[in-house]
Amino acid sequence: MSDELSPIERAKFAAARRAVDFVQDGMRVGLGTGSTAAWMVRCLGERVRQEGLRITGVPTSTRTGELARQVGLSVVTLEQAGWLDLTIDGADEFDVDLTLIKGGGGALLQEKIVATASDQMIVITDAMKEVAVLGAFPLPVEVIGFGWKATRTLIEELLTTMDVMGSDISLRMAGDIPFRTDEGNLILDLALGRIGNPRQLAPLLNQIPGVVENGLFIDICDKVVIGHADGAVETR
Ligand code: ABF
Repeated sequence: MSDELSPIERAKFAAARRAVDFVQDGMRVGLGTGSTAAWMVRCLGERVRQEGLRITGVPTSTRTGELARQVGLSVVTLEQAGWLDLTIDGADEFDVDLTLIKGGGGALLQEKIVATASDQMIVITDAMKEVAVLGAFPLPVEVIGFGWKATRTLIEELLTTMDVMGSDISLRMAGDIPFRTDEGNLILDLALGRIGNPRQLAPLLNQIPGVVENGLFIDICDKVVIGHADGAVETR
């Protein structure tokens, strides 16, 4: 399978395939969103078919739920599952502390809820996502539609007081209309360049009325599985 893939897809596949080995029979598993998580869902479906594992999956987005059903996984809502044993999801950036930027796929709210409702979270990624300082990837912030321009202004004011450089804030679009999350909210992408103190920024963002959640995942990720184009995998 992995021979026909591009180097980056081989890396993602390798990480996803390794992460699925951590899934044990009977587990309730949070299923992440994005292309790396899609490989995980496919690999998990294969394990279930080959080994008869009894797995219950809770998807973090509509599209992950559709894929999970396609590969034969038993899919329930987080309400039905109550709590999860393990969540496996992708990321846009990760640093040495396993602090993440997530949300490039537009599902950060469900991803963060599912990841924090899990005993363990494993991030699957490729080596290109490792950074010394977070922020090169625009930080997604989920906001409600009501008054979103005022919310954007309040975020700009916060960033100015924090002297965060490069605070260009753009509304995420889907073609020529604003991108809507599964919950019908909007995503603002903050091109900050670098985030020197994510632990300070994250709670301040969420205190702004209209902000639902942000894409900084702090003290949530327990393990990162890093795939490489040659198929090698590193777990930290
Ligand atoms: C999802 O995975 C998102 O939070 C994140 O943006 C994305 C990474 O996507 P990919 O695996 O396609 O690089 O969890």
